[in-house]
Amino acid sequence: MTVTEFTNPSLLAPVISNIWDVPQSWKLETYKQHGGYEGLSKAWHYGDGELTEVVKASGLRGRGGAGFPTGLKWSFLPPADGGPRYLVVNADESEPGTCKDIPALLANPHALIEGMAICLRAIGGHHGFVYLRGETVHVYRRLMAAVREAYEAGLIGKGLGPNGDYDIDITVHAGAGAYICGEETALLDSLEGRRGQPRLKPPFPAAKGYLARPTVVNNVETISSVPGIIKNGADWFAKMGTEKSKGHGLFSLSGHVKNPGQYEAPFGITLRELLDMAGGIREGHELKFWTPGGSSTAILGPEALDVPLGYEEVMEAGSMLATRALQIFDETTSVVRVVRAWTDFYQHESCGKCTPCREGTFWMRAVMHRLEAGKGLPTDIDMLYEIAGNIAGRSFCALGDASAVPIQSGINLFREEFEQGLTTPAWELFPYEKSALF
Ligand code: L3W
Ligand code: SF4
Repeated sequence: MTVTEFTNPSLLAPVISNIWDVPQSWKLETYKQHGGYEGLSKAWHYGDGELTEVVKASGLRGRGGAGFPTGLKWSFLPPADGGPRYLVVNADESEPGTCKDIPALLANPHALIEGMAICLRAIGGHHGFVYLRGETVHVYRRLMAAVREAYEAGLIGKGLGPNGDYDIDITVHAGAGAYICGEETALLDSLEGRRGQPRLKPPFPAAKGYLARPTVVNNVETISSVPGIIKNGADWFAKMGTEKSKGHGLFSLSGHVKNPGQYEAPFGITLRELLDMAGGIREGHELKFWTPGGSSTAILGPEALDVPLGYEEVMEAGSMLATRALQIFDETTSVVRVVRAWTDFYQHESCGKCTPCREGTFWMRAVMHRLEAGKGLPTDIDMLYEIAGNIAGRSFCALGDASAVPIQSGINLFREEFEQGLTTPAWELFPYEKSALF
């Protein structure tokens, strides 16, 4: 099936990335020329609770990985008690392979700002934060410039709305570069000025979040999807995608693909169709394995090329859609080397709060290095599998579970390659110069 046969071709028109190719797409003027802030103008005229109902009806699900229904999350906030309620946007993108929020912020920061204003209006909040991955100084500057433009144009600030009585402030906060601060409660601790470590849930942030007040925490792409929904209506959004995974999303193709980058498409598109759009696997090579949503999602083989990329469908295929970070690896790649690199990452980023993850990632890393060097012990593969099994489901937060995923799925799919690690270095079996992209 080719991409044009996939569905109604008009539904392939980009929604989030529609102005990315326009010169100076990040400027307020450009955004407004293309219908920007029309959703917010509409939003001021909705009654209490109505905006949340529209988002619920659209079927929008969280784009940060878990796919939790957005409108439902907003509706979890307790009834107003006169105290503050917050929105915190998770822009701490750091998962290996995940690279959609940073381009979205660079190309169109106003979609996020407009979405934040609509969300704050929906939840009765007046202050929104963007928790941004701090190393991306260029993104910080662009976002700050866009926030300034929005203040100067009176789109956010004091005395907004038809009655001139609504205030909205937006603060951009640069994190210090820890992957764990992308976990929503660690993010909140970090935002409050403490060391970023996950909190026990419940209470969920919706009940007790920033400064123990009701808080919505949503991903950049989630909030950037909201203006289109309010402007065009819930049905417009809901008719795209699959039965349970509605709308459009950014699919990030990286690795051994001819034209890597961001491809916006309706949910339910397949990797085969996305590869068609991206020019296919690099010349003369074939697909060996891929991740549907970053390093925390089980690797899949070519047999999953036609799995519709929706949350439930990918789960049925044995993985997770998560952040749609499709990392493509051809036959020149050593699975052992890739899994070792991801295990290094998780060990380095483990916050150390709980024993299974702190200790387990340390030992998994040591064993993976042995296997990569062809110096594995006969008991190593079963031991690795056992350590991973002792981390998964026994860790305090999703990082521990995630660290087990590459190892378990790698062994499940390519056990013989792990066995080769008992005798032969990965760099002899799969020389770097063949798999390298440069
Ligand atoms: C109120 C309830 N709220 C759930 C909320 C909860 C959260 C959302 C989802 O992890 C995944 C993870 C990574 N009352 C609630 C409730 N909520 N029940 O719903 O919660 P949860 O715990 O399922 O997931 P999470 O902790 O948000 C996210 C996966 O994403 N992932 C991560 C990718 C990395 C990035 C990045 O670098 N940007 O996103 C990749 O696989 O493993 O499974 O808001 O509060 N009863
Ligand atoms: Fe920290 Fe890892 Fe435990 Fe999460 S699972 S709390 S990252 S030690």
